[in-house]
Amino acid sequence: MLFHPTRRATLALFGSLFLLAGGVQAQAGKLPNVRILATGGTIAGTGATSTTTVGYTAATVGVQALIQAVPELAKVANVTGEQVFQIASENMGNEHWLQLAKRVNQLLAQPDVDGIVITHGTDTLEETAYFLNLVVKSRKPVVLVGSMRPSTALSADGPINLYNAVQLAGNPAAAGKGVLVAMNDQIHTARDVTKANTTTADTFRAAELGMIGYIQSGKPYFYREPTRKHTVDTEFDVSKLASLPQVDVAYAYANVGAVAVNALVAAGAKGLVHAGVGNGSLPANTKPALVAARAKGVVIVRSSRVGQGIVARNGEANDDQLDFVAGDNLSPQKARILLMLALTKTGDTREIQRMFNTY
Ligand code: DAS
Repeated sequence: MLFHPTRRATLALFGSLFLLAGGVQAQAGKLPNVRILATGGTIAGTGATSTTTVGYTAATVGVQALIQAVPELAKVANVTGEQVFQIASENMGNEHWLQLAKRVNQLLAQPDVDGIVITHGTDTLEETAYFLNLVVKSRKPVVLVGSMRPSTALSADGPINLYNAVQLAGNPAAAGKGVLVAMNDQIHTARDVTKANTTTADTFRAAELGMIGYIQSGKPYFYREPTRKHTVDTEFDVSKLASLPQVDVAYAYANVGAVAVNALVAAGAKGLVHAGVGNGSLPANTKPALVAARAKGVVIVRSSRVGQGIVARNGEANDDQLDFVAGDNLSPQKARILLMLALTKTGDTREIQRMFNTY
């Protein structure tokens, strides 16, 4: 059962109000063609009861059921759906990203597709969004959306998030802003958004740099533009790639040693992001292992576990002397994505530093 019975009645009431509004809008002009690519997650999740908001099963509801659960979509866009994967997003991998990116680019090249919505688990939604932000070759809107409560829950946030995402993906005002994330009536850029709370509906935030706009009654309101290059302006092309270079993250903390770094290098990492403490500081027990990795040709990016702020080149470490790359303000998990794509183009650390200063 997708909705609790009393929820159906409430939805029917609100639904009719939406249909009325949507109907007026629909008569105003041609509806946009929006394709929904479903990958799984909580938005496709089900729980045992309407009050089960943790301990539910993610990735169980198919894309057609998601669309049918929001009849208001038909009044704001010509929506079609495609089930690309059906996974909880903690299991998202490089091979999923390559498949998804190629499908997105194929669809956006079609004149009959005006925008794309990707339904996705929230755990790695920010990573998939940033990867696509660097490899989608179109200015058309691509909007990622998820939910923090399963579809069966009291006040499930999936339906309204999906409605907002479809409205955004069909709106020309969302074009040219890079890949966007629409959650909780807010619009975020792929580069700056992060999941900031384990369970609450307002979890997606860009703490210091802020969201890019709001969605109110299905209408987007933008207040800023991204400053870093994205989509059609990047140098990355995955169309002919069958795999991505192995890049991992080593996390720093009090008492850390060199075990993780050495193990990741031994396992074949071509790049390593060091999630340092503070301003990307290198603990004395870890630094020799990073230097040795660099000597073997592994590209090292200095990032920080802190979550906000810039890891400045030659700040807490002499990057020029170490031949390391400074990760700017990207989180370690997003620095990993940019380093992976950089390594598909070059191993030159000066070129890679340029990329970290650009994207
Ligand atoms: N496990 C989580 C995921 O798929 C559920 C969710 O929040 O979407 O990311």
